[in-house]
Amino acid sequence: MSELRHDWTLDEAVALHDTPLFDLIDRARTIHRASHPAGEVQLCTLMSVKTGGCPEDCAYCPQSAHHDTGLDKEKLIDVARVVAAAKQARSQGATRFCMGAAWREVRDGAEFDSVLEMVRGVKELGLEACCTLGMLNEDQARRLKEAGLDAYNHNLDTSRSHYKSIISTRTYDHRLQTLRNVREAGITVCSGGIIGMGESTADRCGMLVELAQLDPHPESVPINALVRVEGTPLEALPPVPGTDLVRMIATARIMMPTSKMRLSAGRTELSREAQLMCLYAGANSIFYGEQLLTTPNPEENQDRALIEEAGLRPAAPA
Ligand code: SAM
Ligand code: DTB
Ligand code: SF4
Repeated sequence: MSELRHDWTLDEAVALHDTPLFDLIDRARTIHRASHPAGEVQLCTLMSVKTGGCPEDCAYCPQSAHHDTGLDKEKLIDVARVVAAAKQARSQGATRFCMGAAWREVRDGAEFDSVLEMVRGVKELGLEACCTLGMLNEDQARRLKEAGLDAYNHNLDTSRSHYKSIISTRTYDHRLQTLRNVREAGITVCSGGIIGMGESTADRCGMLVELAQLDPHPESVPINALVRVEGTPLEALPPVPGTDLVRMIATARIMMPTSKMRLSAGRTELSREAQLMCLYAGANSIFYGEQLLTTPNPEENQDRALIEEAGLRPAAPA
């Protein structure tokens, strides 16, 4: 068993990240094999239950009301539609279902009550239930836990210093407070970030240091490559090279040995080989289903084929 550390320094993380690629992968793989079943990939399906019109100004996000991305703003969708989609996802082999809302924060009332209903419905199907709804207070976290929620996704997104150039409508400390509320309620934490937003290597590693400081480490860490959506301020940034994702995942794997590392948004622009390299270097979860929240993801049969051809297998329900 690898030692779980919460005191990684930025210098250590950068040195690790910049290790010659094959040495980095070897180290990450050894750690991965010691803590996780070989060859398993968790399949998590996402659904946007409330799309668009978000008051936050996250520069990467197609759902922010501050950017004109041509996305229609929708109301919270019916509980029955969500449960039907979860059932469909289960029939395709997903074991985790994550419901996302374009909210700055959860507000008590009929909409939150419906989300609690969705969580109950997803749990009745025997799936792991995850939500990502923006900021939460302690009481709301407790009510989600009571409804059966397993995990809450709330990303740090980037380093503390780069954060200010990406989002102005909330702070890094707001993010950390919600993560504390989630943890206190006994819900597992899913928190990671995005690369390809004009950040430096030190920013990427700074984010990993912040995540690794959380005690316990987040049970799941999504690593997204920016999906460059037209109409967002980041639309013209260059694509993320596949090897950057491999380095990021390998570094995260070494720093947080027992967490699930999820190779998240951006897979449609990655070759099959780059995706396999990420899985080899420590990723053990993917978003599965032809849509992320509002943007495309590889088709389910392509992902199943990739997993099968590599001799990997979808993780069984927990
Ligand atoms: N509104 C909630 C929040 O911000 O926490 C939940 C939904 S939000 C869309 C969830 C996460 O999706 C963000 O934290 C961000 O990491 C990721 N995301 C959004 N747009 C993205 C993009 N264009 N490329 C990659 N990841 C993105
Ligand atoms: C995460 O880290 N990535 C997912 C999930 N958590 C909620 C979202 C990716 C969204 C990509 C842009 C979109 O589809 O709207
Ligand atoms: Fe809103 Fe979340 Fe998108 Fe930010 S990332 S604009 S909070 S939906």
